[in-house]
Amino acid sequence: MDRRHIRNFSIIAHIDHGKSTLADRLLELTGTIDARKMREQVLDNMDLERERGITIKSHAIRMRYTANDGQEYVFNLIDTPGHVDFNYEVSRSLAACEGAILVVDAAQGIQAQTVANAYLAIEAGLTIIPVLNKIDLPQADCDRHTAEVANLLSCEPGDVLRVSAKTGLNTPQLLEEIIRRIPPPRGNPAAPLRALVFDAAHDPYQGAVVYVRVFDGQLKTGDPLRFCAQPDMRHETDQVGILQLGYIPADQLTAGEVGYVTAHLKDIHEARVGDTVTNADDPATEPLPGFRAIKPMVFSGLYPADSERFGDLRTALEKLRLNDASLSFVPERSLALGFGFRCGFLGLLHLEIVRERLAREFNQPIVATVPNVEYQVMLNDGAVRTIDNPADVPPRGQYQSIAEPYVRAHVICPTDAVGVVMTLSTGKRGEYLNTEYVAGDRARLVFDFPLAEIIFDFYDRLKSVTRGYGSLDYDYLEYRVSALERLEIRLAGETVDALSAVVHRDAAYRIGRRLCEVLKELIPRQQFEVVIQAALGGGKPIARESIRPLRKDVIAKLYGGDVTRKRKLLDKQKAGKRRMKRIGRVDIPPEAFLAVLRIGE
Ligand SMILES: Nc1nc2c(ncn2[C@@H]2O[C@H](COP(=O)(O)OP(=O)(O)OP(=O)(O)O)[C@@H](O)[C@H]2O)c(=O)[nH]1
Ligand SMILES: [Mg+2]
Repeated sequence: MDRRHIRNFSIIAHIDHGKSTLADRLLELTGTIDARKMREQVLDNMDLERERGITIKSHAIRMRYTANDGQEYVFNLIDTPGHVDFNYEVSRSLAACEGAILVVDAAQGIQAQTVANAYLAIEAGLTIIPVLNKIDLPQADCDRHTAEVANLLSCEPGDVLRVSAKTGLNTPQLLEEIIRRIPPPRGNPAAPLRALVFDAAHDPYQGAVVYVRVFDGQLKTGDPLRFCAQPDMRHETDQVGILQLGYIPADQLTAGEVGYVTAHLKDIHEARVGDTVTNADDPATEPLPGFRAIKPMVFSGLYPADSERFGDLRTALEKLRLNDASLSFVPERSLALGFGFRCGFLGLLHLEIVRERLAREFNQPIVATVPNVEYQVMLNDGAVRTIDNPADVPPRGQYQSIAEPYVRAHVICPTDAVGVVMTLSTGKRGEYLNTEYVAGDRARLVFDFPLAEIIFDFYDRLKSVTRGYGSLDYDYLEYRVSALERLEIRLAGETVDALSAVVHRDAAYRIGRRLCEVLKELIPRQQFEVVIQAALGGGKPIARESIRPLRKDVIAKLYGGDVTRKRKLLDKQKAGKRRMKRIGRVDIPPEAFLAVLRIGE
């Protein structure tokens, strides 16, 4: 394929602004997908994506399009997710492209991820085609939002295309604009092979399938391969091809093209995303720039409700990791919950999705501990320990300081909501930096936040105080020392490690008290009095509640009768008890381990 007739582009936008729907229209117009196979957001092929109507993973697909001038073109489109947790997918996709279609909802205008993703595309040096979508909606305010977008990108309002991805209005023009505005790929087909790994998937038959964008040279079946990050390993190319809802083998991939390679790699971790593939016999001297490494931000302990099934949970996690390189896990042991795994996630949505996928595949309930961030504790001897489990934070006096991750956050909201957003943000230990105006009536506020304060309910609260008009985007910044301490919960005198939390000293008393109250509601009465205490930094209790004793005598109502009736009732009681985790002498229901999440209610 002549490179002049190739166009590589991503579709980027804030969540729900219509990226996947727009991709549907382009696939339809180019006849890429059979009408019989067409359905809404066809690229969202994971069950969870379809059920929730959101894109979780980027999806690449190739199209052929005959332009109005009669020339045939090849388009490589990558649909990206809009949610902030999966921002990394966007930056990787952009590295494989020369252009980006920036979609903006005509009813909502510019939102936080619109700006964040536009900046990512600008930094990557891409040509941006701004598209105002959903112009069919009665509440669409086209002129106002067109002006906003033009202002954001410093372009003319006339450069902003107005389309409806739902009805298909003006989408044919978009195809022509892609050819006209986005440059063909650069690169040298005669140079040694350099292909950027921008994604990977696991296939049960072929092992790892590596998604690449070829920048220089060419790649065909049988070629000896090498990943630049692992210079000693040599692989043989098994198959190359293009991505089209499935894998379609091709003779070769040349400079400028996007496609896949398989080389009998057992799992996707052998092919690191961001790495450069080169020819083992004729290697390139310099790898491509690659990406910044991604680190999990949120951690949670996952335990099988039935401790016997620890091995099954491991198998399920390993299987999941084959298709999700950002998931990390190490075995851990909790006194309260037994054997399980400490898992690292990109954010709360990622955690939720992993939990749901596990529950489906693993087919049994999982007890999760409250998510937390990773702390850096400076011990008395000056050594720094990275701790991802609050229970491991040493007691007061055994360390000099605790540092926590901070993020820089951008909040976009109507100007009349600036006051309430300020109050909300400072209440979450946000440090206000400045305000910019996006357009006349909307502001973009910049804050530094401790990540731990915004991962739970900040976004929901932001939505409610701004009546749905506020949006949030954030990026990891640095570790900063804060006045943090471990809050531990004691039940009947015993510390429950899985209920430990790391809290700011100013909020410690309030949180400790609330936590005791919530636990009192959640833990069923036992046959003896149970005292719940919260203590700070391993010291004296700061809050106390107690649960009155009760002996539930389930067979009290039975007079005489058959012994099997008694048995039946007692068995039922036993089954109910099995669900519970027994700490010392106290039975705790799985919900209690998430009690911290309810203290805001
Ligand atoms: N009225 C109208 N609705 C649209 C249009 N385009 C998309 N939608 C609707 O907007 C919702 C979100 O569309 P998606 O295509 O899933 O949005 P997305 O940007 O891919 O979302 P994420 O991938 O989760 O970030 C769906 O309910 C679509 O039917 C449009 O042009 N007009
Ligand atoms: Mg989508």
